Amino acid sequence: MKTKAAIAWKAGQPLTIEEVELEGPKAGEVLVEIKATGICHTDYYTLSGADPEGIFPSILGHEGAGVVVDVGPGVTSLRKDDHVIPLYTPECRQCKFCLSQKTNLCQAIRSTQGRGLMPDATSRFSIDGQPIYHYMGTSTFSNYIVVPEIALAKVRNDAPFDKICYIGCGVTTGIGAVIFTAKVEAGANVVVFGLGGIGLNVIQAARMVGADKIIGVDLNPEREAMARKFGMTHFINPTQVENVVDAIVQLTDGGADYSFECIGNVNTMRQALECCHKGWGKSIIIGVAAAGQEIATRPFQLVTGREWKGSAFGGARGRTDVPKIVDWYMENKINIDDLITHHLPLDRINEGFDLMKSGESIRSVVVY
Ligand code: NAD
Ligand code: AHE
Ligand code: ZN
Repeated sequence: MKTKAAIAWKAGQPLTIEEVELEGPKAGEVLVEIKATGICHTDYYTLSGADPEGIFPSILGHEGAGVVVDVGPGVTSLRKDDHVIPLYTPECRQCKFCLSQKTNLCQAIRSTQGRGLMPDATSRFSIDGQPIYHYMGTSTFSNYIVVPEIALAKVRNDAPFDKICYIGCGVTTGIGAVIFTAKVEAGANVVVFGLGGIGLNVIQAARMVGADKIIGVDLNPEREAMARKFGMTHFINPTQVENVVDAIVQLTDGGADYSFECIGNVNTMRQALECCHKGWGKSIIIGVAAAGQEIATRPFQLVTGREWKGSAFGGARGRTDVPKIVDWYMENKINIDDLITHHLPLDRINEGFDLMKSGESIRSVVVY
């Protein structure tokens, strides 16, 4: 079949809207009509050329929601008309990683996914016979996609696509990092570096679990009002203080119980670790740093009890946890609507990237 998609032909160049040939689902695969997709900073990161796994030409996008159109042979858990959220972190429930119960990083299809291919090592997308690569196993900047059954969360069918698409990455990443990865407890002091599409979700989850001080750090002063609305109690603009770490240590009587880095900058990653309380403070890295970047600190920071940890997709097991997060949204337990600042049609998708870069948007959502 044919589908309309935004193609990333080359690093650093705007996407172009094209008609693409899409092969139907093979065994264990599902054809999905994407109804809406968010634009996450990670899409920009890969498009910029900084991602060592970035492949071109490809169809980016990993924050979508849609409807099952057709299923391939052997698919048992989904059928036509089911509402779904594609998962860049699948959940096969059979691999060593899933069975360990210690991680959400299912590895069943990770190696082909990282090469822009389906599990049989081929692409379903092409233009004039030239293969176009998949991205993060999802490619939600295409109106129709084919994905493995294990990479789809079935969700309730009364939830609006243009809001729940954000649960496909940003909402789950931020909220999950607090609940599943850090397991923040009531009364804890929390610091969030970067108050964008991810950091604001960390803030709302910190408030949900009853954190005491919730300190936000961002260079963009425009982020303060929205962050306060979501539960931030103190704001630090790094340009307005002499030393960010000292300012946090003072505010928290010795350091944060938990910090979250939601920028992707190795300098703020170091600050996020070093602002943690001696003896127990935990710092969670969410931000994705460019190829070649490395983190550094004095090992003494760890010897004296601070912990450094990372979180992918908020530690969420997609098929199990994503439907629950959709329920939380529908029950008004979490706020998604206010974070979606812009809606755009697919042919204006490049404006969504511009709005992100200029700091004007929190999340832009493309509606097909
Ligand atoms: P975003 O662009 O919406 O937000 C980034 C925020 O950081 C902005 O508010 C910006 O003003 C602020 N910022 C930038 N440089 C700063 C600095 N030096 N000091 C203080 N603030 C600064 O991005 P996002 O969509 O929220 O994504 C944030 C990061 O998380 C990205 O690196 C993205 O790739 C990553 N990410 C990781 C996962 C995961 O599973 N680990 C999932 C989604 C996104
Ligand atoms: N190819 C990138 C990986 C970037 C990365 O860490 N991705 C996160 C999700 S970001 C979503 O916005 C992730 O889930 N990582 C685990 C994995 O297996 O990729 C790079 O930098 O190499
Ligand atoms: Zn993302």
